[in-house]
Amino acid sequence: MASEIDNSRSGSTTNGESPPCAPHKVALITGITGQDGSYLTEFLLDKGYEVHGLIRRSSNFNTQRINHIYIDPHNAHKARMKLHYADLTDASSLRRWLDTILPDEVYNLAAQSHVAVSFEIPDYTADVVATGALRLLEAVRSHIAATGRNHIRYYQAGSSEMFGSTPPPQSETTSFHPRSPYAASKCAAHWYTVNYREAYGIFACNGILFNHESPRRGENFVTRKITRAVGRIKIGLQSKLFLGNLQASRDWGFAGDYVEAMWMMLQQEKPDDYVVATEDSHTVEEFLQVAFGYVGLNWKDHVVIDKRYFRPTEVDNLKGDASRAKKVLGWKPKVGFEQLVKMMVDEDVELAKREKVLVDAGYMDAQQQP
Ligand code: NDP
Ligand code: GDR
Repeated sequence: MASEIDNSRSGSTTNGESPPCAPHKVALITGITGQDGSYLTEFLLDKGYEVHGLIRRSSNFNTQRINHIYIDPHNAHKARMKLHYADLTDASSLRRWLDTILPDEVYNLAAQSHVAVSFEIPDYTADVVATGALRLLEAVRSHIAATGRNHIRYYQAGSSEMFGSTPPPQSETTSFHPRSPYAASKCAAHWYTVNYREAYGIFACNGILFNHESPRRGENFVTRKITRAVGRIKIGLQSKLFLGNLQASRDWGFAGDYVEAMWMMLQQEKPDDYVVATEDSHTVEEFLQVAFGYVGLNWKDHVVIDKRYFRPTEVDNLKGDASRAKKVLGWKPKVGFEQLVKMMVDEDVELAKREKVLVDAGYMDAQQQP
């Protein structure tokens, strides 16, 4: 990644494979450096979009998930993905980039997305997840009012966590009962989005996505924490895995499938809200069984329960009813539970092998994870 990111105006760049004057849509993605942002960027670039991502300043580069599609701005004529500094806590930056980029579609994926961490930093979580969404919606509204660009479409990354303690199956008509500052903030963002749709006629959709995972999942979410440990235990770099509640049940899908549903929502005639889920739910313990079993290990030999990973209030059972997305969008998941677990384990075994080379050469401590 280059030391500075490109801040040039849009509209002048096309990929080398596209004809110079080919019409293309322009997308703006917040949270582009996250798991979903990276898959959505790949998906939209494949569809011929010009993609602009807002990234926040950090003391280390935070673009690992998109480095493989980044083109140095000095070769800007080739680049169809551009990155700009902004933050959901900074309203002026949001409006400025909307006015500069002139997007057709805005995907609001940015969030402090860790449920347990939201109990530690509730105020910040609300500022980014709830008020951040409001800031972006307001920026879109005022941008439309100033420019007349009312064809702009907005996607809000909603979450199954909003259902919280309401029993499954959960659909668009199921009531919310959030169980964390994160979930309560996502509920606020959900209703801000509905309100801006109703009040100002903005084409705004809430995707209510159930858990979705991938080899790019953050390493402190339970699925990736498990598959990283499986890889490292298999290769001999680790022996124990400390976890919390193993009885929670989640409807886990593949992130690559879910970003397609986000895009589909914005291609409809009318804006609406959609649950996106596999309609299949498994406990954390079942995830452990499949992940460890796949490489010939018994999870019971390695997992240690640590109270610190229990949450003050837990979400026990999530299982989506995605009938509306199936019927209206024609969306369905392609990757099932076992395939997902195996995909993640395969990647993390390979990653652990690479770590082992560094450990054996004395470049890395076995405890340390790059
Ligand atoms: P990640 O945690 O992987 O990514 C979050 C992104 O938000 C990162 O790019 C992060 O930047 C960015 N971000 C965090 N704070 C700010 C801020 N203040 N201003 C600007 N950007 C910020 O999340 P996922 O990709 O997994 O999820 C995407 C969205 O979907 C999130 O809103 C999440 O809450 C929601 N969601 C996720 C589900 C899932 O199972 N993955 C399910 C349902 C909803 P940085 O890289 O610098 O940290
Ligand atoms: P979740 O995902 O809270 O569902 O939110 P996470 O993987 O963090 O937890 C899932 C379940 O596993 C239990 N658990 C542990 N969780 C973590 N992180 N670490 C542990 O050691 C551990 N042990 C057990 C948890 O208690 C929980 O029940 C994810 C995020 O991506 C949100 O942003 C998103 O909105 C929801 O999914 C849908």
